[in-house]
Amino acid sequence: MTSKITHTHYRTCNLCEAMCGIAIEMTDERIVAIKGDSADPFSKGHICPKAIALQDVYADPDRLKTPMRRTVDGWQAIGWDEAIDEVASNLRRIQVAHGNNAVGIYLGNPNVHNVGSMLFNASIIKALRSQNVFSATSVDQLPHQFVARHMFGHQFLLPIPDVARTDYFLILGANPLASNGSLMTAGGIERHLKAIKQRGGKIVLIDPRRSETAEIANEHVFIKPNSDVLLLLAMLNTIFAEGLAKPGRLAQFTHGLDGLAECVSAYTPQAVSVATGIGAEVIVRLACEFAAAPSAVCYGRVGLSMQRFGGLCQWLINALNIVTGNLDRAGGAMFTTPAIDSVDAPRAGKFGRWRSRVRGLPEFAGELPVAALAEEMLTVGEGQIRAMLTVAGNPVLSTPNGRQLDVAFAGLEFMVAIDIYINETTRHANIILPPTAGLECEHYDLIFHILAIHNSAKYSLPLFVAGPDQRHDWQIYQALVQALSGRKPDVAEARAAAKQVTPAALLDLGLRYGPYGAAGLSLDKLKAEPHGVDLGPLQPRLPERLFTIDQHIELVPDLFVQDLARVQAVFKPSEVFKTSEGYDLMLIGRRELRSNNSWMHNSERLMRGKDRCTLLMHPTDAAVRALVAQQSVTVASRVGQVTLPLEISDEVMPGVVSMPHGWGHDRAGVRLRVAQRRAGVSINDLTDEVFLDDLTGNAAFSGVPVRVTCL
Ligand SMILES: Nc1nc2c(c(=O)[nH]1)N[C@H]1C(S)=C(S)[C@@H](COP(=O)(O)OP(=O)(O)OC[C@H]3O[C@@H](n4cnc5c(=O)[nH]c(N)nc54)[C@H](O)[C@@H]3O)O[C@H]1N2
Ligand SMILES: Nc1nc2c(c(=O)[nH]1)N[C@H]1C(S)=C(S)[C@@H](COP(=O)(O)OP(=O)(O)OC[C@H]3O[C@@H](n4cnc5c(=O)[nH]c(N)nc54)[C@H](O)[C@@H]3O)O[C@H]1N2
Ligand code: SF4
Ligand SMILES: [Mo]
Repeated sequence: MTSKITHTHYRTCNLCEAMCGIAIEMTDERIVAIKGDSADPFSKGHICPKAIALQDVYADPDRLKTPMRRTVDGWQAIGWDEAIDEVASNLRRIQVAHGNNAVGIYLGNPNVHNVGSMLFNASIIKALRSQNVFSATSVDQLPHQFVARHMFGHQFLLPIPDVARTDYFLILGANPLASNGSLMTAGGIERHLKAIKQRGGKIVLIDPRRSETAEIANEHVFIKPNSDVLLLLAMLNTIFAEGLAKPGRLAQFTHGLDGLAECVSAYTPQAVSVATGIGAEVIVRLACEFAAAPSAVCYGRVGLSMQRFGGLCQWLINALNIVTGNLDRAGGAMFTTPAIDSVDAPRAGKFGRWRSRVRGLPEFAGELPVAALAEEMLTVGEGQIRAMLTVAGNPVLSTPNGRQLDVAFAGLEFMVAIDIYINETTRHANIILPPTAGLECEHYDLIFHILAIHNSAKYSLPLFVAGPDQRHDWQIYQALVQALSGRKPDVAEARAAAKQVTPAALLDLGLRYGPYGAAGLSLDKLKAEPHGVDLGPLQPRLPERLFTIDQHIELVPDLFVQDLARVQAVFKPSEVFKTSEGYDLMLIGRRELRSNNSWMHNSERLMRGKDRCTLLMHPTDAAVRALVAQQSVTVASRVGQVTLPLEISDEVMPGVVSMPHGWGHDRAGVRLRVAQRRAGVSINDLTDEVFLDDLTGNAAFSGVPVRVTCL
């Protein structure tokens, strides 16, 4: 018997960056179906299996709804006032005794997908006044932001591939068919990729693994992990050597075109061929094709930013787009015109104002590299982190050397987590403050509209009303900030403030003062358009959009030229990037459609099917080690080892092994009952906290030296 649909709720799925419009069919208060919203002008009906799991998170019996205190007898539910007071008094006590930096903060990825968090989490960081702020940025897109800051003057001025119009799409280290696109919000990327081919364009993918995206590309080229910097240098070398540099109108506002030619002059395709594993003739051909295409765009994502030369890679990608005249033009890499524009001067992104205490790693935009988090907790001395606040993050599974972090968290004097689950990280907390889940929240993508391939705007109302005992993330921050101030507010004053300063009020202001405000865009207008509004294709925005002092692009910032010395230091033709002694394979990561970093494995339906946490190895590497498919193998690195099933496939290139991240739910005390049944193992028990991009501080997950043996 099918239930009668009483109404349909339209919203944007907030699980990944794709911003898919979804239609949730309801029977009274019950979800009957979650479908793609074909009337959404941006995503046009695209959806992936994770959207269905939004209801699994909502209905998950393991999801926390009230604050929890860890006691010797287990977790105890407590009231909000008591919880907030206990958190604020412990954090303050520790700061008074040991200084502000004694409290550290880690902000995880879902913060960026939560409008209340985006609008209010600065307030809690400000209230704590600690320099020990960390986030998932430094295990992800830090190189992109760092490079944008230095070339275009603002960390959020990220050029977005204009996939809807390009003739040539060169992708390095991204797998949009599994990830649904990143720093390229596209709601249905497959449709756009197919259209490139249909209109006679070409897609080329550079990846050590023949991924799902390779299957629909016109050409896939294997590359040795960590060597993309050399490929990009050699492509630029070819472009200058063949006289193909044609920056066009960009030359009028770009400094350093000659300097760039000089920087790349030593890196001929022949010189980098062995190190990259790519034939010189292939490199020359790719460079010539790219330069000759009517429009072309080069794009590199986590496979490139999670490298020892992540910063240089992202710099050279921009450089390739610029010297071929493909920045800021249709079919190239373009800047968006978001309806709420957070690309403003205060957020441009300062650099190096302070350094981490133990390793001296530089701050960027108010944050330190998360690879330094454990040592800041474990190294005794003045300024040591003694208490942590984690918000929407799971660093034990998502940042390098997770076992060391486990030890560090366990040794803290006090820890508080704002999270909906007791997971590998939050199990260490003394108090967990659980916010509402996605379907209970209103939604507006403050960040992903800035990163989208098409300008649009959409606001979603909550589907379910939060219970009287529940709090949104932003309300938890407000309560904490108030409690940390030590001042008891006048009740009437507090009520009046809470009514005015809401996410909705701030969004309305942002829309009215944004680029479409004069044309009448406001929150009420968006509320009347539940599928969202189409604001048109990306437009050329330079030079006006630049935040550099003289509104010029800095094509060759000094810092990057200096960092090339690091490439030279390891660049010895024929032996570059050899793996370390005793470790003869290079480990890379992978994403699968049905996972979402570490936190969606508690959904029964996303967990169905065959084991996904496996090690992929090339047949020749398996044969040499006498390994057979499906057997358990042990992977060891400098920092640890894990055991998991082997899959043998020529999808990965010889010398490279691949496993997904976000698994390893068998740690004691975790309460994710579905995830625990097929726990998998964590790749970050193998990744190394000393393995970094020295320029930006981003963790280098690609090409971790490992060895593989049978049990
Ligand atoms: N080796 C390796 N490691 C990686 C990667 C890789 O490719 N390889 N990828 C990296 C990348 S790109 C990223 S972004 C990071 C992610 O790293 P993290 O952000 O640290 O981890 P997540 O798995 O996203 O954890 C999200 C947490 O937020 C909680 N949560 C979900 N929604 C909400 C909400 O609305 N409010 C609150 N308060 N909590 C919520 C979940 O319960 C979960 O605990 O992992 C990184 N780690
Ligand atoms: N289903 C799903 N979707 C997601 C997520 C998820 O966990 N699951 N996470 C979301 C998040 S937080 C992010 S940041 C995005 C990331 O989105 P993507 O950047 O598209 O991430 P991946 O799918 O990990 O693709 C990285 C690719 O880089 C390759 N690679 C590894 N090392 C190297 C190298 O040295 N050189 C080159 N050229 N390639 C290399 C890998 O084989 C892999 O195919 O995805 C988002 N979407
Ligand atoms: S692709 Fe991303 S935004 Fe779209 S339905 Fe899947 S998880 Fe949601
Ligand atoms: Mo990410």
